[in-house]
Amino acid sequence: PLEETLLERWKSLAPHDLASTTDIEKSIVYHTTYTLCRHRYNVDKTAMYSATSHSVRDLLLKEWNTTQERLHVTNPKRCYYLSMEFLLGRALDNALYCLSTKKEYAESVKALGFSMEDLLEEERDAALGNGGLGRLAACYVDSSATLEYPVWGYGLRFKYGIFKQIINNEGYQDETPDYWLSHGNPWELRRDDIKYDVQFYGYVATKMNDAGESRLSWEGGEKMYAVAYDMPIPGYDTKNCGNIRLWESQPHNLFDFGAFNNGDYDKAVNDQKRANNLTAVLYPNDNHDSGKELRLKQEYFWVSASLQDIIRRFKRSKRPWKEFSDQVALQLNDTHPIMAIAELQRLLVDVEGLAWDSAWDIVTKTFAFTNHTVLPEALERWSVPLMEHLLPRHMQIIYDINLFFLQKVEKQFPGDRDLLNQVSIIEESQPQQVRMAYLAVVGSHKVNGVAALHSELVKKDLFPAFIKCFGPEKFINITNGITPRRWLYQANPALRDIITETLGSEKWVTHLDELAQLKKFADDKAFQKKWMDVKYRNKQRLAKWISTNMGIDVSPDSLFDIQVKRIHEYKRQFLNILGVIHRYRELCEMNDSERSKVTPRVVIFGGKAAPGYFVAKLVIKLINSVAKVVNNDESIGDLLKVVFIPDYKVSLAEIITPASDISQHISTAGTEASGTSNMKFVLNGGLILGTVDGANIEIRDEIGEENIFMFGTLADKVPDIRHNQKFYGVLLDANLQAVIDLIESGAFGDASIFNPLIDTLTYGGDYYLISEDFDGYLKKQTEVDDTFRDKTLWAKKSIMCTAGMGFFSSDRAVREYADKIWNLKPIPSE
Ligand code: NBX
Repeated sequence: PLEETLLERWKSLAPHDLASTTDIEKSIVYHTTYTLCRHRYNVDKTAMYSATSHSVRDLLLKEWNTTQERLHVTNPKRCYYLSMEFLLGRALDNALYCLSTKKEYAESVKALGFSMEDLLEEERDAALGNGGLGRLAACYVDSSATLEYPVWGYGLRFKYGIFKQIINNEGYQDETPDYWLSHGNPWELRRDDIKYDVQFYGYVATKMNDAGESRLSWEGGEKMYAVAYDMPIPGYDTKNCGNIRLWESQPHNLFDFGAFNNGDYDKAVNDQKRANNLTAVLYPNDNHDSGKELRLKQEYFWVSASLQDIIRRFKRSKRPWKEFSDQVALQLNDTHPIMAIAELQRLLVDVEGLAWDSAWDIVTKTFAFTNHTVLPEALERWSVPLMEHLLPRHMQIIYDINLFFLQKVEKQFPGDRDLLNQVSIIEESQPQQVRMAYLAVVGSHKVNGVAALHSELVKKDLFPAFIKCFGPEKFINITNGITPRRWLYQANPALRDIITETLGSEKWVTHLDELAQLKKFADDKAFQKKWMDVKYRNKQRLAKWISTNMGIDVSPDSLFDIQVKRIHEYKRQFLNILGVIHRYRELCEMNDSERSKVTPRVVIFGGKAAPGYFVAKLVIKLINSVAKVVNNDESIGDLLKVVFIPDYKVSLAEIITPASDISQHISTAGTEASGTSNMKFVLNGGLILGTVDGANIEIRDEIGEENIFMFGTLADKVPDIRHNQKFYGVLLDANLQAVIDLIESGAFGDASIFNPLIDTLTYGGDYYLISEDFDGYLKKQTEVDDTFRDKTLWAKKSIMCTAGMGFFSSDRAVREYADKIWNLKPIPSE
């Protein structure tokens, strides 16, 4: 460290704020010249975006540094959010709002000959995630920073995020790699000094430690480096700045000269290739476990580097190990980081020399686990032989954790062999499997689901036997939330402005409950008009996007009906498109007078299918085949349009979400853990058509059941219906049968390609209950049409939607985590 007098000098020389737009202009020109090395004759939009971002980054880094300094001095308990995915989207607009300097920057950029809107469009999405789980992590770091909680995210720096989706001429999904770093990334900082070894394979040996005790030690195998990259996460209306630390893999032996000299060039480059591959690409499956060795390697690489970093920070405090859990909370975002439990136990016992029981006490007080799904195919299980091969010492540790746990259970419930089988972390299959979710339950002090119904199902269906062992208190609910900054303030400026004007302040942006005051304006005609004008303008904005990018013209006077999310059978986009076909059939049979009474509709779909998910890809194909026929049927005109927006991502969601009249959240009851886009749509004054599932239920409770269109089988009825279908088969709903007949007639092109999709309704039962729910779905859709024609009623409902959404702020959710799980206090920045 520098001497006191030098420190003072450094302080006096610290960069100061950009006080005027001229300062901002200078800073942008500085970065254009020196960071990008561009001449003023050679500045295009991309360069200007980059220079502007670097200038804004300077402001952020100043806050980053003071935040770190503050944390260094106060040394409070910190929380680390371990998430394989952070679906951040774009950073520039968000940072400008958080720093309250958007206006000044827009002016400066204009003075330099560019438009801020254009520059914002230059930014590539940081798409390091699949869907809801990754976006949730992004919302939670936003709220943590805003609420000044000392929280860091830890993840992987994938070179390729989720693939870019292209819809080819035949209407199928094609995938191309998303090389999001091709123009550099001004929002990250590489930390060459923060670098750890990560080990794989090898064997376990017995060694003597300094005290002469024998210890097991993991030896040999292969090593890689993990290098840190930091992404600052600005808080809103605070000088606090959060951080996400992402690891990149690097070869350990930069070059094996030995092998090279022996003429074995392949071997020499091999290590390099392997290391570079490790963090190259995000697995594109959502709610499905791939079971691949490379995936397990990614998971271990990430948790190992993160724990080494966290332990290094803890050790600097010189506190005894027993205080570890007073200083550190670790949140496991789904099953992906669960190896961290075995890894921390290993580090404490093998490396730090703690006794097993003291170490295990620390581990269980430190970890907590969030479950995001009850779908069995999504819960990770790793085969024992693979684990023994890749992580031999961890496999031993997991066996020991299991043994000691089962011994305790045996003591508590003597002779209950069934119970022992039910809670064993090792599944006795061929080969044996490690049930990662069970390891998480045993190794954590709290387990939470992400919406009220889901958290009940977690207890009832996933871990019933564990309730017996641990009691119900270990299992809690924390309903998901979304950040109002990105999802209303940024994405919907027009609505933001009338809310602020009506409520008389911007307090709602950080205290979303304030929105409840809008209720008293719900019947106010003048306010309703303003409100619906905003909706109309947002629909125009989306219509323009669709026209420019897809060449389809849709009328903003139509009802915009939107379903955007990952394509998955349980989310039932299939039900939606079957409903569209039904609507088309009815339209075709109507005369002009009947048609004149129809509510015109634009049905918009968006979402990616996992590249290996055949049935989901077929749903995309069906949607596009139907769109082609319907949109080109001149007799139908504006009464029905179908649009599949390609490459749905965060930045597109920001245009799509504010433009909905209705959005669909129609999963089979009990399958969608929470859903978070439902919250985004309702926050923006969109009504929803949904099943009694996930957070839809709590949304209904908050906004009032008269303001939501709900239908469908209840979760507790689903198992019986499935059971009966197995025995008696499925008798298709009559309207559904007519729809299927139309598809099979070739109305939407070669029908045979859709056979595997249609088979999912009948062969072995209609697992997702599409037929069972079809009639209720159609009836609700009719109700939607009828209600939409009553403009006053619709406006009132729309206002009541937004007004009731206070609870679904991620600020509330993060506070709940901090209070109920992390035992974490904010560290005020001023
Ligand atoms: O997490 C989603 C759930 O499906 C939503 O209901 C929920 O709202 C959201 C946030 O809690 N899960 C999700 O997005 N999962 C994945 O993306 C995923 C990715 C990889 C994987 C398993 C699941 N191996």
